[in-house]
Amino acid sequence: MELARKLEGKIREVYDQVRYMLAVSGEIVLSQVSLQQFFSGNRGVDLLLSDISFVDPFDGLHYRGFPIDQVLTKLPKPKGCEFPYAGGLYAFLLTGEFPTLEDALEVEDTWKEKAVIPDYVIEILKTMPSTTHPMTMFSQAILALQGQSKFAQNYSNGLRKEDQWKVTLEDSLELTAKAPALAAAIYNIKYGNGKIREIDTNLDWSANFAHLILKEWDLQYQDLCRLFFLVHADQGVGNVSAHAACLVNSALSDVYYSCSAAMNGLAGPLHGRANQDCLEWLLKILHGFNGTLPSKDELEKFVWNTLEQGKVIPGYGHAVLRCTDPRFIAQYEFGKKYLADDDLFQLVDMVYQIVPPILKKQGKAKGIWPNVDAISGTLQYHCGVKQFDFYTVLFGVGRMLGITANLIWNRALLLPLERPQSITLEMVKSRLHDTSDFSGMNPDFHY
Ligand code: HAX
Repeated sequence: MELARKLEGKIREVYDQVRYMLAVSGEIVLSQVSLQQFFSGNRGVDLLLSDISFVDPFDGLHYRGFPIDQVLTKLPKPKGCEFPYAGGLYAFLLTGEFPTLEDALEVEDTWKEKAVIPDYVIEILKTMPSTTHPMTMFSQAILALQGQSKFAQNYSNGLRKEDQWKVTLEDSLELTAKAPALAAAIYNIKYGNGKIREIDTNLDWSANFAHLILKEWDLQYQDLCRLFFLVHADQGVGNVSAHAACLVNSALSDVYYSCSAAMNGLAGPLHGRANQDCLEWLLKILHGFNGTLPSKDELEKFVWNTLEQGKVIPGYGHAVLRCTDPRFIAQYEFGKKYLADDDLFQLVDMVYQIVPPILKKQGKAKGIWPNVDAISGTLQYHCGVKQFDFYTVLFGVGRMLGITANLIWNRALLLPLERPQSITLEMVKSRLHDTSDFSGMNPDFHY
């Protein structure tokens, strides 16, 4: 495969750079952790390596150094379509070079060959109770495929270290190929008649999801799928899903184990499930006003009410971002173009005007702007995918592109087992005594 050949050259270059840096500057301190950061999930501590993507607090997501609006413009697109092939994005994430149309189609064709899901996986999904959350089904289905892992098979037979990335690439192509079909199978089993369709080889990876849930006639939805999967692919590797995958993979657990773990993290309400919660929250507002838009005052009251109940405003705030998420903007542009008259979209717009000043006034959230989840569900809902507990699965389909790209590179650079040291509270206290007169142990102080 041309992609593997190109990747091999890049890997050699980067591997040598890393070894050289380690040899000459191994003792240089890159990052330090304050007590505040120690108790805040290590926010802002530079701890992880990824060239696939980076999140700038004030400029948002960059894939391979390029802001996503540029990536959307520069990647090859299917004829007559507004958004690019996911296959091109994958080649770009892996190599850092903008792919030609042939490069994009090479990945798309490889995916088509590998898209079929074994019958036993479908049976497992069908056997699960109908109340099972679609993310549980997704994680389970990925795990059920683990027996296919080339990495695991080769490892047992004495896989050479320098070949680890090659079998990780094979596993990654195999799993990502199946991701839209897995999601569609879950959709059809949970909300439809359970019939499983074959992919349409005339359609690309993203559009095939539309085909598999019987929306192949809907060209606008196919394009929305391309946009959706692209903006959800990666977000640095510090986020819970990507970090979970990298951590698990560092034990040389294969791509299937790693991605299943990632989906379990993505399922949390502070992470990917925020897209489900956001849509639910928006619908609650609309239903509360008999299907009509609230006035500005009414909406403000509703937002304050949510906060006073101790709840978060889903889709707002971020651990890193301190600006409107460019992934929100990309989807907002789609909304303005295709669903400007939709009540739900208009509500998203009102919320966008009203929530940031309220969060600012409340003074707790460090990020007050909308993130990717503030709008993604609204676009899906408008296009007829109304089962909002399914939206995080779609997030997961896109996210697997970035996660597996990171896993391939982690194996290529032979990143070791991740194993930070934990210390006891007594040790923390003793270090404070060592460095400061303030003991923090005033028995009369209650927080
Ligand atoms: N609404 C209300 N309060 C919020 C808030 C929001 N949207 N965002 C943050 N806060 C609160 C926090 O709950 C926290 O309160 P406490 O001190 O009482 O615990 C305080 O503000 C400080 O939080 P922070 O430092 O600004 O935010 P964190 O880095 O801890 O968390 C989150 C970032 C994204 C989890 C947070 O902003 C949040 O809960 N947002 C709503 C859920 C959401 O949209 N999640 C999706 C994020 C994007 C993503 O990963 N998608 O997958």
